[in-house]
Amino acid sequence: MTVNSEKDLMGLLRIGRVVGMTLQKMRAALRPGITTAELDHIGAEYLRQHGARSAPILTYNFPGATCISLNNEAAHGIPGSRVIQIGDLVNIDVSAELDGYYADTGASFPMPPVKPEYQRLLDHTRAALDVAIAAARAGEKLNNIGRAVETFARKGGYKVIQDLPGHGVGRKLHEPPTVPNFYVPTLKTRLTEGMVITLEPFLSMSANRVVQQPDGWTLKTEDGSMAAQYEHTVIITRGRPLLTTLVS
Ligand code: M2C
Ligand code: CO
Ligand code: CO
Repeated sequence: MTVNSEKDLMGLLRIGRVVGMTLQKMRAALRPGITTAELDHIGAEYLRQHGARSAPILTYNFPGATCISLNNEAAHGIPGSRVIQIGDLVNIDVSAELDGYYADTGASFPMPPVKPEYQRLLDHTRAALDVAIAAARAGEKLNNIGRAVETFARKGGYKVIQDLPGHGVGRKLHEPPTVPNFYVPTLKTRLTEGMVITLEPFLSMSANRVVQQPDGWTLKTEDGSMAAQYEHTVIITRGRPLLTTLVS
């Protein structure tokens, strides 16, 4: 969507804050021994208490309020009886709706101690989100984002998972445009003021693609290598974008 009124802006900021806070609450509860279902329950409760509805449930009937993906799972991990272990990389992705507005955020967390090479993947992917944010400016081409992320990933020795792009968001969870994390020369779309999109680089140690698992949801890297993702919902401006899901 594109922001057209003060009401749109307020609605987006409100759900952005709820979704950002939900991620923080889940992060605070993250410890070895907790199951992914228990973690999801904490997120589900926070959303419910703030009048928000899980976007994965609302949109896709996903079997969890949030997506929790471990290690070589890049996205769409189903919360369940799995126990978080020391050394795990835990990706939590929270998206929700309130009053007809949507926001989407995610982050990958280490369960220390983790192998230094995995910590480096997390750090580089977090930095890739900053690179995407810096490239997201009204008047510029949308493919500047993908070009910048891909170049940065390559410099670190990592691969962009090409199957998993950012997207428009706001009135639905997934709206046009698609926001690739790699350079698509034919993509001529320009970013415009008020456009609401997610920036969400998915990087891996060595895989460009994911494979859907027999559960119908979980997306694992094709070669089993570790993956990471960081995501914010942003509103495009003539300067730095406004991050609706950033909480401080
Ligand atoms: O939009 C995502 O960030 C998720 C979707 C959850 S719906 C089960 N919030 C996403 C994940 C993977 C690829 C693209 N987008
Ligand atoms: Co998301
Ligand atoms: Co998203």
